[in-house]
Amino acid sequence: MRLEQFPRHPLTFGPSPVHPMPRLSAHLGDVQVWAKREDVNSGLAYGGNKTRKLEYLLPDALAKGADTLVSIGGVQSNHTRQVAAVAASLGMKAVLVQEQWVDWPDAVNDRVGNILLSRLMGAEVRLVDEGFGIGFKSSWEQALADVAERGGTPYGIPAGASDHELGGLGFANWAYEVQRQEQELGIFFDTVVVCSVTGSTHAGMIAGFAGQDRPRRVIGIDASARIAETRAQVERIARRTADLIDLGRDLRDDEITVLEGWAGDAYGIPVASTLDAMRLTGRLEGVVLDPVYEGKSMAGLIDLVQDGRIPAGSTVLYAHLGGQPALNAYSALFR
Ligand code: 5PA
Repeated sequence: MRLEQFPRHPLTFGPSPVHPMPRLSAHLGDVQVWAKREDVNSGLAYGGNKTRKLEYLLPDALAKGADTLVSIGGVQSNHTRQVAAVAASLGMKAVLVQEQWVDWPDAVNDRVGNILLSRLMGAEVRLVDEGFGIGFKSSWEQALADVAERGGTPYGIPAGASDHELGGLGFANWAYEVQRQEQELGIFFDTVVVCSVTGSTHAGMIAGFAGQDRPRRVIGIDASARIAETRAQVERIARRTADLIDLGRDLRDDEITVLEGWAGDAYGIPVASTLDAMRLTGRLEGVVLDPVYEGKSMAGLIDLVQDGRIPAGSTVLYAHLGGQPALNAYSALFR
């Protein structure tokens, strides 16, 4: 099926804004850096990248008669907060499994930011003592079973809405949205930089851009500190999505680039380069990045420009995927 033929339930304001970052570009030298802003893509609880993925999962959930969305993430998951918002907006329930993905000392970690917002929007939040992992978890299976047992009709959404048949469609659509915006602006982004953890954001982009005539680099920056798993997941979802939207050819290995070097030792813990990138972007552009995801991908962008892997003269699109609510749980870093 072609991408336009998949049912899509609009949850965003429309195309997300694209804008130049002139002061950051001048600071870095001979490159033009632009941002495409998923952090302001929707009126549903601050939006973010998952909102775009859910546009394609929701029609399936509704067709199956679901009344409860069941998903999983860390305590400060942006994804589960977006699931809570989408459920609320449709009059559905949400059951959210929140695991201990990050060993982080802020005393209010499990009270502020994303988890606060999910509770505010009426989701059932379940704190579970399990560590980080992007695979299927027994706590999630249990939540699905519990909803069914009490007479509900659950719809399971895996971590990051990624390892789901339709998980890559949201960002395949993003790739075509970028192409339309380029035509309007008279510009071409030869390089796209995106943060990758559960993988379907980057994977969807790969599948979407692969169907376009003009080749470009799509660089994923791992933020999970488990590069082999991230790479394998991005590759699998990219190929699955390409098949699903009838790309008509196999993806080449050189279309799938996930780089390591900016995640530090553990998911969710910022390192010096993360904080430097957050401060630089904040001070030069007034654009706010989080310490778990976007600070790490921006650190990657900065280094890749400085070491020439993104060559001089490039026009770079930084995918800002959201995530700012978690900043409240990292207050100790900015006293
Ligand atoms: C997340 C993910 P993918 O998981 O699709 O690779 O996206 C990475 C990413 N930026 C990038 C932000 C702000 C994100 O929230 N967040 C997860 C969550 O539970 O919030 C899925 C991990």
